[in-house]
Amino acid sequence: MPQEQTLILFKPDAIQRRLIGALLSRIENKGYKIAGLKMLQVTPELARKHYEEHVEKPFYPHLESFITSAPVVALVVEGPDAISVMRTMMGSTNGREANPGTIRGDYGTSRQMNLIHGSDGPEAAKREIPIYFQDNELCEYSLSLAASLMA
Ligand code: DGI
Repeated sequence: MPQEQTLILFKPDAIQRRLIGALLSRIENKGYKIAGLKMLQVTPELARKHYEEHVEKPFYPHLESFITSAPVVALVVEGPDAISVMRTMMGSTNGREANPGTIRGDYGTSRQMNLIHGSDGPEAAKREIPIYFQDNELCEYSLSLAASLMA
């Protein structure tokens, strides 16, 4: 069972809708560890770096204007299979297609304002975490029940 770290963002719509606590609770309730946590304003330059695979797409200007429209909360979430499990918890990109029980399925109806970002694989996580966090902003500590949560 790989111990993984993944980059999670609570997007501007989550902040505007005062859902930070609700979304954070889902991650903590699942049993994952928060290794890093901050609020920041995404700049256009940061948005282009994060979404480099989408910069040439027709929807990119809308995506950039949305992701820079209010602060985001950035987290590094850590635990067994954290990358894929967080993707499952987030649900499909489009909130109208996301299953009930997922974050996007329970809270939204939009494809763009879809509340949360999560790295879509190990390569993406490795690229995205340093975009938002310096090494010394990530905390190493043990959760007392970590072993039984993974059994
Ligand atoms: O990994 P995801 O966030 O689920 O999806 P992604 O990496 O394919 O796309 C990144 C974000 O870009 C996504 O969360 C919402 C937005 N997006 C993706 N496809 C479209 C889109 N926005 C618009 N307006 N139109 C699209 O086709």
